Parts: sequence; structure tokens; C-alpha cells
Amino acid sequence: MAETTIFSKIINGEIPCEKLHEDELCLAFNDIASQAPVHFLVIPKKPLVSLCECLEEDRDLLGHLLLIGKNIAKSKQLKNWRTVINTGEESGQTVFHLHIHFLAGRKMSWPPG
Ligand code: DGP
Repeated sequence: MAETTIFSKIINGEIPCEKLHEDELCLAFNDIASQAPVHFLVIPKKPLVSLCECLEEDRDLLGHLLLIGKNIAKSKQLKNWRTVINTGEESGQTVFHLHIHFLAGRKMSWPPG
């Protein structure tokens, strides 16, 4: 289980965010350190540290997070976007509460840095 993070404070309303979607399982909001013209995060309310801690029981939740992100992307008329899940410090994860990045609005390069 995740310790208290900035994202658990966003979930419980202690810290404001630019909310795009909320339901009983997840929250989506704009990233504060935007890396593209569109950059939002979808996070589970369940305090999972990262993808590494997810179990079989999280299968539906993980699918839900992706589909919510897709719905938001489509509601923004996007046809191209990148989805990123950083897992662990070396991957670039800085907030240890699972989150899916959705980035769009510029040409992406590969491989990522
Ligand atoms: P990662 O590096 O994958 O752990 O991504 C964490 C992201 O979270 C990073 O892009 C910046 C974003 N972030 C950190 N603190 C806040 C915050 O207080 N509000 C919002 N909206 N985003 C935040």
C-alpha cells in the first residue's frame, strides 16, 4: 500500500487539482508539470504504489483507468497520444502512487529519455 503521497492528498481534496473526471474508482486531472500541450494523469483511488504492486484482483481497475483515459482523450478530440506508466525510481517515477500519464498535442520521439 502507498504511503501518504501528494496524490492521496489530491484524492481526499486536501490539495486542489484541475479535475477532468472522478468516479468511485479513479480520478483524472491535469499534470502540474505539463510535458506536452495536453498532459493529464489517471490515478486509482486505491493506494497502489506502482504497477509493480498490482495483483490479479486489480485487473478490472487497471482496465478501467485506461478506458477512462481513452474517453478523456477522445472527448478532447485527440487521435494521437502517448500513454506512460513510470514504475520505480529509475524509470522516472517521482510520485509513489500508481498513475497513468496521457500526453498529446505534439510530435513524440522514440525512444523516450
Ligand atoms: P512520475 O514522474 O511518473 O512519478 O509523474 C508524476 C507526475 O505528477 C509529474 O508529471 C508531475 C505530477 N505532479 C506532481 N505533483 C503534482 C501536483 O501536486 N498536482 C498535479 N496536478 N500534478 C502533480
